[in-house]
Order: sequence, then structure tokens, then C-alpha cells
Amino acid sequence: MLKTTTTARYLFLVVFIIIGLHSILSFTHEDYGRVTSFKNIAAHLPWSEPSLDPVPAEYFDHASDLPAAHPGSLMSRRANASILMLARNSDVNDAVRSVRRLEDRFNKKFGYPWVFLNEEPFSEEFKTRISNVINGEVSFGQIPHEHWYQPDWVDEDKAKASRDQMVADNIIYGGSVSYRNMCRFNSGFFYRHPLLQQYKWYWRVEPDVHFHCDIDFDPFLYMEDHNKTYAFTITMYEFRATIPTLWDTVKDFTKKHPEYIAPNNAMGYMSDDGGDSYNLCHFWSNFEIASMDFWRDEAYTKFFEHLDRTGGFYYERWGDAPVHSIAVSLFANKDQIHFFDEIGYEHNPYIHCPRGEGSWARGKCDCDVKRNFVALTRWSTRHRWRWGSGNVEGDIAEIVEEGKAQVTSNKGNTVTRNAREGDPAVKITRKGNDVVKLAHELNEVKEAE
Ligand SMILES: Nc1nc2c(ncn2[C@@H]2O[C@H](COP(=O)(O)OP(=O)(O)OP(=O)(O)O)[C@@H](O)[C@H]2O)c(=O)[nH]1
Ligand SMILES: *[C@@H]1O[C@H](CO)[C@@H](O)[C@H](O)[C@H]1NC(C)=O
Ligand SMILES: *[C@@H]1O[C@H](CO)[C@@H](O)[C@H](O)[C@H]1NC(C)=O
Ligand SMILES: [Mg+2]
Repeated sequence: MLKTTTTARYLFLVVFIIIGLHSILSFTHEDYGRVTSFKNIAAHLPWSEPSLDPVPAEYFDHASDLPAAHPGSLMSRRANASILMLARNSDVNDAVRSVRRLEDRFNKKFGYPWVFLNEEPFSEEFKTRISNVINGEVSFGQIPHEHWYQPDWVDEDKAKASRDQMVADNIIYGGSVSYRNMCRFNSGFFYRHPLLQQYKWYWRVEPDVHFHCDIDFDPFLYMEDHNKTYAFTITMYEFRATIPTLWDTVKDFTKKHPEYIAPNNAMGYMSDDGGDSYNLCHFWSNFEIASMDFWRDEAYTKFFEHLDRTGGFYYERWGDAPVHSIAVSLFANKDQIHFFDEIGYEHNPYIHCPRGEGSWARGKCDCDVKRNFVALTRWSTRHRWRWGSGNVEGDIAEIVEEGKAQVTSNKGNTVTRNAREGDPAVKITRKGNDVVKLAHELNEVKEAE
């Protein structure tokens, strides 16, 4: 595990350099024709860690720098964006809490419009109580019937048998049809709602989530200016039992449509064997800031149709998180996926608390950074490394910037390496003996093929 934020920053730097070299090498040495084959996507175009690109200082608001006083400054620009919540009338208390928290920490300053969606008409109580905690614009929409309910062509007997089996297997939400409706809607329909047509960007918010820090910058503008498509705060593993055939369905699609695969995709994030199997990694989609135009585009539209036609949203229990994550990792370039370290976020039971230098204090965060085990450690340990001419590989366990790094072999020998300036020592864990290498020795690294 990474010890400090300094070492974490180093890791990203090292990964970036290594990947840069590797990309050049693999492009010059390999046969271009193989690039479009699914199996080889990751081998040619490896995933690098999402950069820990901090949001630049000029994006932050300063108390004296109000938009009215400084027309033309960043604070006076606005993105074509809305904040979106899907909720039931019965969610009203939790919905109000989320809204209040995001208004306090972010939106009272920025005033982005809220959109609430529900497959039923919102109650007067829901509308009144939500409107009471929002200063700006808010609208409430009903979801068209055909965007929500299980389609007729889905074989209900087959779907029911699979739900019953999932209940017997104790799979979370395994017996719920409404949960499946919700996952399918969030995968392929929300961005088609008439209330959202006028917007490009959305920020997805759920009932009873927490925003732990002041967000004194506009994440939409940051994304627009930096050519980002999709942003997340937490990443984790999906339950395999909910998606038994999803990956094969994805592979069918990419075989038919290699033209949609981004040249510099993030396949390496989702697969440890070059695309053969899915490693279950996904962005936790209860938080998303993303471009709806990506979902509206031809690639994702065809992809969603392909998935939907199999009935997997009902015969299994495909979640919108793996569906979105797989799509964005394949059809967007990896630089277009952004990790917002600055946004302290919690959806029970997981939390992301900012760890970038100075972010926690600047954001007046109320979260405990020690509870923060999910996001970055999973990114960084996701990477496998090879070195030398053999086939040895392992996971990075620690980067030592100064002094020596030491590992003990199975036979009890200790191996040490002294970090040099600009060339940290890297501890790598693997099945046999752990090893320690200098960063420059990892330049030969190849991703799993
Ligand atoms: N209108 C409507 N919204 C729903 C329905 N089911 C879920 N949602 C919303 O869809 C989002 C995800 O549902 P959740 O129940 O939070 O699912 P989850 O985040 O996987 O699980 P939790 O751990 O229970 O939060 C939330 O914004 C819910 O309010 C439904 O049947 N109707
Ligand atoms: C906002 O984005 C949507 C979707 O891309 C687009 O249709 C609309 O014209 C945009 N509005 C403005 C004011 O740019
Ligand atoms: C944004 O990224 C896309 C995909 O990588 C690329 O085609 C486009 O040229 C980029 N635009 C800018 C302004 O950098
Ligand atoms: Mg939830």
C-alpha cells in the first residue's frame, strides 16, 4: 500500500513515464493490423493511472473574487450543465438531505439547475420540500413509460426464474424488478429525457449522499476546458454473479464494431489479460460528472442497443456502473476519464476524502482521510509490472523516494535498493518472492498480454 501522498504522487509520475515509453515502443514494433483485435487492445494501448491532475488554482473561487465584481473571470463562466437526481416520492427525506449538502458545499455559489426524475408523478410534498432548499432553478419530470418498465419482448418466465435464483443465492437486489428498471434507465435512457435535452453535462446525485468538502471550483468548466468526458471519485469491484454474460456481450460488440474503440482507451483498467476477461473494476456511478453527449453518440447508442437486446438487464442484473464504466473505458481515450480528488464524497458505506496536497484543508473537509481506502489504492494496485527479459511480473506495493527499499525473499535473504534522485526504488509484490527495483529498470515493462 502507498505510504504517503508524496509517494502516491511519485507513483503517478513514474507510471506516466513508463507508460509513455512503452506506448512508443509497442507502436513502433508491432503490426498495426492487430490493434483492432479485441485481445490486443490493452497490449498495445496500456492503461496508465488516471493522472492525479489537480484542479488548477485559477479554478478556485476566492471570497473577494465574486462573479459580479469580475465579469469575464472564470467565476462568471457557466457550463451547459445540470444536476440530476432520480428518486421516488418515498425518498423525499434522503433526497432533501443530499440537495441541502450539495447546495451548501457547492451550488449556492454556482447556481446550476436541478432536474429530478421519477417514473411516477412527483408528489406535491416532494416538490415543495425540495424546492425549499434550492435557491436556483429546479424542475421535476416524469419518465416516459417505455424508458422505464421491462419491455414486452423480455421473457418474463425466464426473468422470474433468474430473479428467484438470485434471491436463493442471496444476491443484493437479486429479486427486484424495479432495481433492474432503474439500472437499465440509468444505462440507456436518462440522457434522452426531454428535461435534459438542453444540457450537455450532468452531475448525478443520489438520495442521502454526503459532500464532505467545499467545492469552490466548477467541475463542469474544468472538464470542458480539459477535454474530459467522464469523472468519478470512487472505483471498486462489481459482484460477478450480477453480470455473468456481460463481458462476452461486450466482446461480441467490439468484434462487430472495432471502429468505435478509442485509440488510447482504458482497457487495461478493466482487464488484466488484454481483454479476455473482465476484472470487475468499475467507477461507482452513484457519483458521476459526465457529458451526456458521450451517451448520445453513435458508439454508445449502438452499444446500449446491443446490450439491451440480449435482455441481460433482466435475465441477469446488469448495473449501470459496469455498463457505463466499460463503455467509457473503451470508447473514450483514457485522458478523458478524470478522477476528482478534490471532491469529498460518500455513499454509504464508501467514502472518498481528498488526499492531494493541501486539498483537505482548503476544502474545509469534514471527512476522515483514514477511512479513504477505496479509490486510489485500487487504482494503483491494479497495475501489473514486468521487467527484464523474463516473464516476471507483480504489483507495485511501495515507492521509496529517498533512502533504501528492502524486501526479504522466501529463503530469508534481504534485497535492498537505494533510491537515487529521480529514480526511486520500487517494491513489487508477486506470488514467488517479492522484489525491489529501481524505477528505470521497469522501462521494459509490458502489460499483461
Ligand atoms: N423513481 C425511482 N427511483 C429509483 C427507483 N429505484 C432506485 N431509484 C433511484 O435510483 C438511484 C439508485 O438507487 P439506490 O436504491 O440508491 O441503489 P444503490 O445505490 O445501488 O443501493 P443503496 O445502497 O440502497 O443506495 C437512487 O437515486 C434512487 O433514488 C425506483 O423504483 N424509482
Ligand atoms: C447544451 O448542450 C446540448 C446538448 O449538447 C445542446 O443541444 C445545446 O444546444 C447546448 N446549449 C447551449 C446553450 O450551448
Ligand atoms: C479532445 O479529445 C478528443 C479525443 O481524444 C480529440 O479527438 C480532440 O481533438 C480533443 N480536443 C481538444 C480540444 O484537445
Ligand atoms: Mg444509492
